Amino acid sequence: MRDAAPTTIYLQDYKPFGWIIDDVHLTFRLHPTATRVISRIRFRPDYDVTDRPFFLHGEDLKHISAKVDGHDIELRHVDGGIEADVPHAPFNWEAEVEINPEANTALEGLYRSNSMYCTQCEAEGFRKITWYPDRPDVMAQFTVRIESTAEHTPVMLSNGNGLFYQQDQTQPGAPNVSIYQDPWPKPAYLFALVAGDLVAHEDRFATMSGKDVSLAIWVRPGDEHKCAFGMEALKKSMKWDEDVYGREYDLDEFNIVAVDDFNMGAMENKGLNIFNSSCVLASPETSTDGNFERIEAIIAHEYFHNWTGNRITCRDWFQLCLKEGLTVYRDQQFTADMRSAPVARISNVLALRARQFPEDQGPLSHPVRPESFQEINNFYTATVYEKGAEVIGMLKTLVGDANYSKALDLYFERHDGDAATIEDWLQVFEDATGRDLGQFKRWYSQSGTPKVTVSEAWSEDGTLTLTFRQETAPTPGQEQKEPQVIPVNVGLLNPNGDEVMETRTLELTEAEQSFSFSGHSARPVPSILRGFSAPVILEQNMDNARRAFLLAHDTDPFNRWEAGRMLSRDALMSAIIDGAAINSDYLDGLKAVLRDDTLDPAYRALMLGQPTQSELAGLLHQAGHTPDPSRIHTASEAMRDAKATALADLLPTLYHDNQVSGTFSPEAEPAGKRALANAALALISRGDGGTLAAEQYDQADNMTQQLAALSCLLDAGTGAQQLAAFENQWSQDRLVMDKWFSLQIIHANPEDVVETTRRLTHHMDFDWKNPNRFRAVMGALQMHHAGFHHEGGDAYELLADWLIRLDPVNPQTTARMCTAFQTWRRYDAPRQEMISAQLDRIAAQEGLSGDASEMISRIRG
Ligand code: 0A1
Ligand code: ZN
Repeated sequence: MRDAAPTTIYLQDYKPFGWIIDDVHLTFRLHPTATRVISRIRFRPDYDVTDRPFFLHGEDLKHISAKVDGHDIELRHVDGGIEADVPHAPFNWEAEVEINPEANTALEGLYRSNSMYCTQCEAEGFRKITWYPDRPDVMAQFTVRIESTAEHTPVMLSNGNGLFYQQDQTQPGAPNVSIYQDPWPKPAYLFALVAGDLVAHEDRFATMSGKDVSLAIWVRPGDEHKCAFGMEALKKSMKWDEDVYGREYDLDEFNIVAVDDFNMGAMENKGLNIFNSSCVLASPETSTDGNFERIEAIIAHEYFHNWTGNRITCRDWFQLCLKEGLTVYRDQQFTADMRSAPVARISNVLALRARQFPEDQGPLSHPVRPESFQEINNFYTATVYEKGAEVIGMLKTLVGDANYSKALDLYFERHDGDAATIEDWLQVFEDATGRDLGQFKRWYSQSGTPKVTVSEAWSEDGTLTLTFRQETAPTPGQEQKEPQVIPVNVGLLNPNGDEVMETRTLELTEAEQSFSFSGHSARPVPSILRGFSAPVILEQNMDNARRAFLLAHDTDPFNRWEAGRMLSRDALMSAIIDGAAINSDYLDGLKAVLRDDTLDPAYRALMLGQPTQSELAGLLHQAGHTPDPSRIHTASEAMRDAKATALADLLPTLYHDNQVSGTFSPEAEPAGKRALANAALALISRGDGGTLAAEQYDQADNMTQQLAALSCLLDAGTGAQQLAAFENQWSQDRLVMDKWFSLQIIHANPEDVVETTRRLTHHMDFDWKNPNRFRAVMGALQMHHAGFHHEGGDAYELLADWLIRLDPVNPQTTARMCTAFQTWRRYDAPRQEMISAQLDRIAAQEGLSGDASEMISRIRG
């Protein structure tokens, strides 16, 4: 077990720092194993605060010296930092520390990745760089001087605007020097530094007020050809934020850097975003349409943080959703505007159901604004991000578009430069709209997914009455739940399929509530929770005929898709529970939709999808059944076979009509066609033994086509030769090789998953200290539902072995991957015992990190 008892931090214990920092001057003398950091900081007392202990965070720092107003000062080393007796008046602090970037495998603070220096300071990494009040409510102006002699670091960047650069090759030993100044006060978590041998893809952007901004994407030499798409995405994001939110960029330069070793997707450091290379580098030959879309969204997300996160930041980490929920909401709006809005909405809901629902319905459930934590890194969750975005979407639905804009304008005006709270955010909406949001606030404090049950009554006087009941099951630490404000968008169709009432928002505020719609000559069919207007589970007693009707006629594209989804879900559930054959209502309805050429191919491709095996396991568990992974797998395959058979006539047409010729474009339209053609190919390959897929593989000139074909071949069991060719072709491309690793596990038979994974861990390119490679393999293992939960529990043991190995090297990634076990209580007793034994084994590791230990203890419950 861990040596030190973990400390829990509570929202209610918040105290301001007590000191104000005007400016910070940092000098870095870079060295791979002994970097010196000199900090000069001007502190002055915050006289509004009476209790003012002087505590600075610091971790893994070799202390060299500290001075106050030029005199050496004694530091008291305490848990997590230092204390000192300082004057209760303004003073100048100067300290020097030494840090070891090379030894920093946790990738928090200043570290090395492929001989380049880079930083990651969110959430609490800055304390690994120097003594500092490393808390988001301390905002200061930073000036940074970077010096480097020993290393080849021609490019040295920090936040803000570059003031000075000198590369002195005339005198041996003279350092390269670069100076950056950031005029905008910021918390330390937004600090960034990058130095290395990098090349830039450059461009410019003229802002709405005519300011000229230099843009650059910095990459390792050899990756230059993968920057163009990211640059276009950046410029589109800058323009969109001006057009839609009136937000202009505020520095002379904006830099993005790609790094190979990164724990998360990307980071919004002021003026110097740092990206996991997988989330910025793209080319048609190496990236799929899905990669392009994700990269566009992440570039937008990080850019949008400049206003929602940086200009207005969070008072403390409990307020994380203030920046993340809002910024995810904004990036989702951007994607909806750049691509197809219905497709974007369905994709967001799929992601919410796949990642947030299981979290909210298991031992890791927590409110969008948590009230306590041990390790903040463990709270960068689907709940804070994705449910946080849904909460903003509901707010917008409730107040309307015009009021939303008004409230956002007021938010930016009132809180620019602040470290704000959820209370501040809601106050802005109350002031802008006059609405009381007291009950709405429960969305931030109550965890769990509300279940909304609806029943219908028709009276012959022409009135349809809908009665809603809402209920949320207890979640860890929250036994009792209060009713929430739930906006339910409803429309009505007449029996011919024409819309007789346009979408209208019903506001549920009570545990049970009825709404009546009168004046109808025939009983209308309601379409409920249109656009998925609230993140809830909707229980509606509906027969197949009704679902098929909505699949054919609903004017709301989300609910039309949802009707098909529910049909396929129910068919799968009956197949799993009773061994029933896949019913024809679903297959007939699907056929009609797929035939409809007026429907966007991307939308039709989504229609061809089906619930994942993990989602089905969750649904079975909720319905009181113990999910059997093997039966779920069999039924899912049977569903694919049933589709392949029922659609046999249509599939070749879908495939051929949606081929895209000419120069590759990652735009939504051609990408949608490829998605539909490849969904058809997957079904065709079940019958033709992979012949068509092999042809596509041979002809493919882009990764979307190549990977789709290879996946079909692996499923058909005939892809060995192509798999080897693929490895040979791409062995020098790190990001494509990640796909090669994942692919083999994803497409393995359940009984072969562990063996395949184990074999890949022995591959010479299995660089497990690289988070992308670790996730490519171990992430694929846990995502293969039937393989991960295969009887015998070998996969549990294999994953635990690797988590134990990774933890001392990289606690953050280890802790995140422990979530593979969060659904363990769904399964039968033998599986629960086997998982429990692995959780115990991990927990018993000597020196287990705080990150992993918190996760394991919460998962065990
Ligand atoms: N704020 C970043 C993501 C991020 C979060 C945490 C990190 O370390 C714990 C690193 C990056 C974003 O939302 O994009
Ligand atoms: Zn973010």
